[in-house]
This record gives sequence, C-alpha cells and structure tokens, in this order.
Amino acid sequence: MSLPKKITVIGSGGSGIEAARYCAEKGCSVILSDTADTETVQARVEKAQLTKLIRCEGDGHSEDAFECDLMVVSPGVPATAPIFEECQKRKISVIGEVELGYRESVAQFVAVTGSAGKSTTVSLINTVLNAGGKETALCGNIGTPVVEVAPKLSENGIAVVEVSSFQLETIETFAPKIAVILNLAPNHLDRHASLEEYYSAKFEIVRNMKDGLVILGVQDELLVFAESQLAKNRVLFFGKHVVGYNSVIDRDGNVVFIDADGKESLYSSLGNLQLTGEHNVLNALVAAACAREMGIAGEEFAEGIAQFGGLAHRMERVGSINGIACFNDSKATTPESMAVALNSFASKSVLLIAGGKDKGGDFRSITSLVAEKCRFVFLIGTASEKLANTWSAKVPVIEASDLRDAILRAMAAGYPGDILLLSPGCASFDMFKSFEDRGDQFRAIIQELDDE
Ligand code: UMA
Ligand code: ADP
Repeated sequence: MSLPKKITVIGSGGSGIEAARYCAEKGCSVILSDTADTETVQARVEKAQLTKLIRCEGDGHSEDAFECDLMVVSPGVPATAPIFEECQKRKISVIGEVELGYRESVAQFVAVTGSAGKSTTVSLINTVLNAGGKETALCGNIGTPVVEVAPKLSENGIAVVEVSSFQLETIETFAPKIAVILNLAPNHLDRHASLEEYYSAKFEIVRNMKDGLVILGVQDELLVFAESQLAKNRVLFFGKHVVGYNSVIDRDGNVVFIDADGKESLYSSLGNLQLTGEHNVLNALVAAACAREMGIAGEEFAEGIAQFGGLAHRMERVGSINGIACFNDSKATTPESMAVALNSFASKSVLLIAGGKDKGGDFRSITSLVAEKCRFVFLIGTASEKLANTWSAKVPVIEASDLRDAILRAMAAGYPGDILLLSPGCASFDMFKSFEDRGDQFRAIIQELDDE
C-alpha cells in the first residue's frame, strides 16, 4: 500500500521507532513525537541510528507534529489522549503501529488476544507452524513490532501476532485469517474506562474478518459473542470439557476435533507437551487448531509441541535452595494469572512473593485460594498495603523491604519440599523497569543462593 508523504509517529518506544524507520525508509518525511523529555527521545533515535532519517521532538507534541497526512500511534497512547481529538478536528487519519504493519504486509495473519496466555500461545503457534515448514514472523505485543517484520514476509508467510486491547483500539482494516480470543478477565482497568470497554476492544480483533476462523475459549461472554460471528466466519471452541460441535478438545492427551455433525477426528497426541498446568493444555489445543487450519499435518504439530520448552518469566523454574524449588512467574500481573499459578501446586506448600504496582485487580476474589495454597505471603511494592489488608486475616502476610528481602525471609520461613513462587499479580513499574527486569533480578538472586 502506498504511504502518504508526511507521517507523524507518536511514541518513541519500540513500536514508534520501528514505525518511523519503516516510513522513512519508504521515502516519507517523518516526525517522531513524544511526551517524554527531548533528551530521552534523542537518545533513543540515536541508538536506533535514525538521526539522519527522521526529525524527532520531545516534551510534548508540537504544532509541527500535526502537519502530516497520517499519524501512527504507539500502543501506550491511551484513547483519551488529546491528539485523537486534535487529529479529528484537523481531519488527519490516525492508525496504530499494528495497522501500519498489517497494511504493508502481503502475508497472512494469525492473531491472538485474550487476558492471559497470549504470549505462550503465539509462541506455541509459531513453533508448530515452523515445524510444518512455514515461513513465519512472531510479533506484536510479545515484543517485536509488527511493522518491523510482517512487511518482509512473502505471500506464503504467516505473521503470528499477539495483539493487546491497546493495539486493537487503533486498527482500521486489520483482518487476520485466524483470530483467537483465549479468555476474558478484568485487566488494565487503570487505562480502560470500564470492563465493557476492555472486552469490546478485544472483540475488535474480528471486526473486519470474513470467511475466516474465529477460535474462542468456553466462557459465557465468548459464547454470546460467538453468535454474532456465525454469519461471517467459522467459529471453533476449545476447552477441556467442551461438549458440542465445532470444537477442539483434549481427550486423554490427544487432540480431537469435533465437527458440526458431531463427527470426531483425532489430530495428534499431546504426549510430548513439555509445559505444565491445565491452562497450557488449552493453549496447545489452540495451537493445534491454528496448525490444522494452516495445513500442518498432525505429526508435524507433535514435533513442534515437543520442541517448545516454555517462555521465561511464566512459571519458569529458576533453581532450588534448601530443597525449596523456585519459580519465576513475574509475567503474572493480574490476580487471575496468580490464581492459575497457585493452582499448579499442592495445599500449604507455597511461599508466595506478590505485590508491585496495582492495576486495579480484584484480589479479594482469590483470598481463599491464597489461604489454601500458601504457607506465607511476602509482599513488595506499592500494592503491599492493599494486599495485606485483603489477605492478612486468612494467611500470614509479611511486608518485605524489597525483592531480595522477600526471598531471604521466605527461605528462613520455608521447609524442604515447599515452593518459592514469584507471581506478583501486579505490574512491575514501581520498583523495576519491566516484568522482565523483575524476573531477571529474581532469577539472579536465586542463582546466587542456589545449592542444587
Ligand atoms: N507516549 C506519548 N504520548 C502518550 C503516551 C505515551 O508520547 O500519550 C510515549 C511515551 O512517553 C513513551 C512511548 O510513548 O516514550 C512508549 O510507547 P509504548 O508504551 O507504546 O511502548 P512500546 O515500547 O512501543 O511498546 C509497545 C507495547 N507497550 C504497551 O502496550 C504499553 C509493548 O507491550 C509491545 O511489546 C510493543 O509495543 C511491541 O511493539 C508491552 C505491554 O506492557 C509488553 N503490553 C501490555 C500487556 O502486555 O499487558 C498491553
Ligand atoms: P499474556 O501474554 O496474555 O500475558 P502469558 O502467556 O505471558 O500471557 O502467560 C501469563 C500467565 O498467564 C502465565 O504465567 C499463566 O499463569 C497464565 N496463563 C497462561 N495461559 C493461560 C490460559 N490459557 N488461561 C488462563 N491463564 C493462563
């Protein structure tokens, strides 16, 4: 698709930098504009070696930034940001970086959204498609901007995209061949005005799809949503106990598809799945449905599944101290993800490290699970007080001064056979650069103390 002459990119994080690079390399005149201070923005542009190719500005969006034919926004820019109203007034069209990457690509798209399991599922899908010999690019919210990789794929290529609700707010023509909504649970209520708004953003993934495949988890909100899709797309449910038609289920460790007439067909075995937890079986079923749709044979799928060892920061076993196995689940930034992690362990075995920057999660709803699974809870970060008030009547809660202090206190309180679990249920930004930084620091401290 041909790009307009003058483009302004908002946000100088990974998405903005790559959007600016792409447009500049296509010959457009690009301004990269950010609310962060000018020095920071300039340093990022220099690091990306874009100084000669684009203009950049910090400390807000100047009048010059609106002198453009198209504005490309980063996912971190909320829908309430003044630039949207300003662009509407001036009749400048605004799209997100994902939309730009999609428009500029000739490949097919497989897109996954949901509240939990996105990164694991897109990584599984990518691995099984590769095992079946497909040319793919794993991108989106998982880290690599879509515009950096999708335009480089051929017509036979497949962009496997993790899409967040933020990214879906700024699509226009984005139409994947396969769309997955894994599950819906409250999240990002610090940015979305209401739960309905957050769920509606997730449903945007199918907005422009026709004759595609929509894969949905079994959940009331998604069952209702499926009805609106039936006239436009094929719908397939995945789940542990799906009874009905057009579904993919796990039956005794095998992937079984059930068609509209109730006819069953065996696709592959899950025998070599290396990931633990029921939720990962569900993620593997989704990968199987995507693989079959893309023409991958059951044996190739099985090979791919066997290759995938899991992602860092998601229930990653990082060592053992005094017979206490340590798991890094730093990616769990909601109470729901925390619950999934706790459910993987026996009663009263967990020394839980939780807390960080609260995203508005409902921690009350998991109080009984925390009390059932945890011997002690160690709290860090600004959410400590809220969590202590919520749980302390049911489980011993200790407020630690930092991550190292929490680990040392847990080691002093635990017994061999216990589990040390970092599953914070909160964002990391009060104490760390990112959830990766939090998980890396946790892993480093454990490895320093490790006596395995
Ligand atoms: N900014 C403005 N104006 C604004 C708001 C922000 O100029 O009104 C600027 C900020 O000052 C900052 C820049 O925008 O300099 C940051 O942009 P960004 O937050 O979009 O950051 P990126 O580095 O481009 O990362 C984004 C995603 N970030 C968010 O959605 C917040 C990354 O997801 C994603 O991996 C990346 O694009 C891929 O291209 C991260 C994330 O936290 C991992 N996602 C959320 C989640 O998974 O829960 C949704
Ligand atoms: P996301 O990218 O959506 O944040 P991840 O794949 O990074 O999801 O996994 C984050 C956490 O979510 C995992 O540590 C696990 O606790 C939980 N999780 C993973 N898959 C599922 C699923 N299918 N359903 C519910 N929770 C899940």
